[in-house]
Amino acid sequence: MRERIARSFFRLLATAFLALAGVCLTAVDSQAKTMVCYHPEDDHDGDGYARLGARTHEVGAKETRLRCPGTWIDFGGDCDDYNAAVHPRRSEVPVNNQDDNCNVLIDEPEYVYETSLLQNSANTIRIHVHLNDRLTRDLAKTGLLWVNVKYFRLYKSDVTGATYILPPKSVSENGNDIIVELGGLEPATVYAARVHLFRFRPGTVTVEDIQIPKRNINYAWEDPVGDVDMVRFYSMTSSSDPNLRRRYLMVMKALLEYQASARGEVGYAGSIARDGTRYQAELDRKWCSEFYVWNARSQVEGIAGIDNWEDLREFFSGHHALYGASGIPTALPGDYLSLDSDNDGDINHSAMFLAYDGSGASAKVWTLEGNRRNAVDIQTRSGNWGSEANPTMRGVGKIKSAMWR
Ligand SMILES: [Ca+2]
Ligand SMILES: [Ca+2]
Ligand SMILES: [Ca+2]
Ligand SMILES: [Ca+2]
Repeated sequence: MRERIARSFFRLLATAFLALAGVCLTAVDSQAKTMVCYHPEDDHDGDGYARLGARTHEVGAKETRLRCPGTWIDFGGDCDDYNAAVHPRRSEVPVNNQDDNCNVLIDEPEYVYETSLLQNSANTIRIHVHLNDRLTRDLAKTGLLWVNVKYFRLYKSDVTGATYILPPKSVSENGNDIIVELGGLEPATVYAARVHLFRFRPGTVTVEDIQIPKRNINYAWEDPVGDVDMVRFYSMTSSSDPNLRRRYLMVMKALLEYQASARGEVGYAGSIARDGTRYQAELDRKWCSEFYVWNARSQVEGIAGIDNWEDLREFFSGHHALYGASGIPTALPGDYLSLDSDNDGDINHSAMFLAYDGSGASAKVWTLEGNRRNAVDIQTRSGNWGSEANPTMRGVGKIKSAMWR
């Protein structure tokens, strides 16, 4: 008995200490927690990514540390281990007939998240696509590049009926960039879209409206050009309600970081800021809470400087704004989620809530979060989200009107 008390006391101490250290915890009891590391000799070009088929080694994950021990490599997937400029977390280099980001696609188009995308209105979303091959650029310049867009609302992801064929809203002078605009959308809602490019053949489409449901056209979309990038583009509509607009600004800010992470500018081996240092986290420390705060701080009063989930929970509960699972279905984009992501009984993770998706057989929660494998990522987690018995869900912090700056 005494031993058990002593153990739980030390466990409490350790938890308190780690929380004080400002980290995004994994379990204190980490025996079952492992991470895959790659053999140092299997990163020949030294870009931080081991070659395909590299030797791996599973190590116990440390409570606070982010990376593999010693000289072990954190990531694999390097499709050219003799060229340090080629690896999975970078943008595609245009017109070099090479797969630079190891996604098996050569000179594929890429989405661009940028501050000008704050031009989204309450019912339109702009999608910027950067073209990386000559053919699509030439077609864009001559007005013959059209797009097929499929999109859905995150809160209703099983509704896949929205497929539209349309010409770009605008094309840059050199043909390298196109902007696609989706209209008729719901305000303050997060959307996911996929854009496929095709060669427009005059005569096959009657353009009366810029958005034409696919069933009304013949064959035009069957002439795809450019390698198809199956990555989704995420965006959010704005709102005339000032508080909903603040949520829009928070989500759009975090989406810029999502892009910076995919390009390898932040997070692991970040070319601009390594790990979570851009978000004021220490090098080699878990940084999920810092990421949430960094995106919230210009909108939410008094949240700046918080760097761990315990203080985040305290911040929300101090405003009587921390709820249990029953609060999930009515949470709004930008709200805070406190999670036990490995379901071991201890809270270990912070995330930005994007949507509660009750449309499928199993409810899903969509999040935008920092430090998912030392990257910014968008996640879905299935489960009984409205229930207090959900082992993952440990609290939702809802930003109340009085909390905005
Ligand atoms: Ca390598
Ligand atoms: Ca490489
Ligand atoms: Ca590629
Ligand atoms: Ca390329």
